[in-house]
Amino acid sequence: MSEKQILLTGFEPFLDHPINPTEEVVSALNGQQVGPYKVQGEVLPVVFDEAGKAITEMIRERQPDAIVSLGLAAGRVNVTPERIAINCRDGAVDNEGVAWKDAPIEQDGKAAYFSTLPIRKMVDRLVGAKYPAKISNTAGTYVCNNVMYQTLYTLEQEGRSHIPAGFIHIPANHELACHQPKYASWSTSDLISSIKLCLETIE
Ligand code: PCA
Repeated sequence: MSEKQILLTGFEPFLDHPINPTEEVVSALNGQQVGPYKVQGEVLPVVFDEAGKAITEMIRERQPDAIVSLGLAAGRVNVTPERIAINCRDGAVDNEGVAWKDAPIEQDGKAAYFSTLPIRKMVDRLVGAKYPAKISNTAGTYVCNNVMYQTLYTLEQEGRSHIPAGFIHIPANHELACHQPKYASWSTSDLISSIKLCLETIE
């Protein structure tokens, strides 16, 4: 049997953030073996339609065995596995200059999907390793929520809802906080180690 693949996505910079630490985390873990999984790293555009399309195509073409998407939540102080994605687009402009207000992501979609990642285990593992972490009950209504929703929607459409999939928001890293000192920050190496620990909890 061929080896199991985990799709790990990050995002390019967006809004007023000159860098996105998720890119570095993804590139550090790309190609690594974590438990039974080989990591396939990808960076998504911060564009509602394109990011949704890209993740949908990756799921259909590559049939990964698990999916973890990462996003920057500048201002958060913890690594935060997300509990839920909602069928809503709203908020700031994306990198193509498109903004949405109170719009559904999928017209025929259900209101929300719960993460199928072991989010409690992730938080317990992180805190056990002395990394501040907690479950987040909202992924917002911007592109990150859009990607998490689209992932879980597509898996359902494809009859693959059994695979572990979901989203983790991470805080700023020190480099970003040097540009934007109002944000609490982590070292990039701690961000990488903490996401690796999260991946290790996935069976
Ligand atoms: N964070 C944004 C989009 C891209 C990212 O890294 C969000 O939380 O929606």
